[in-house]
Amino acid sequence: MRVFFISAFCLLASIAFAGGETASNPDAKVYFVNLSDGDTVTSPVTVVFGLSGMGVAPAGTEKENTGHHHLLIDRPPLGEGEDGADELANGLPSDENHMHFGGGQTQVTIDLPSGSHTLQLVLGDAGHVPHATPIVSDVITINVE
Ligand SMILES: [Cu+2]
Repeated sequence: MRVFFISAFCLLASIAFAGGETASNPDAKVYFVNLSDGDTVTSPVTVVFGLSGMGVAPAGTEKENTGHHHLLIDRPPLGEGEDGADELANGLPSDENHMHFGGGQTQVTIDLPSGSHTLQLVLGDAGHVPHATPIVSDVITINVE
């Protein structure tokens, strides 16, 4: 019985963090190539996106095990916050906190005001929706001098 409750809980936890309908390689990883949590940098900041286990394809491309990069800036981790459930199911907004790299870009140079900023990478499918098993990086905090 106890095992049942534990598995039911795990199942609920994983459903809560399910994305859209596009399959992904659950072992794929998206990561920051040139930045680590706690780094101090100067603006403009170049951010290089790493991806293993899947491939980068421009937005609109329906090809198995591909996606395009998104950079989340100064917002709660993907799936959290008031729009968390909606963005997992329906896709990421496009605004100053959500940059899309629909051309298949794998890096960006951005101006950030001095202070502390959080960054997270999220892979999105052809329609900007996180994959069924979302491929996300850790949230890192960088300090801009
Ligand atoms: Cu997108």
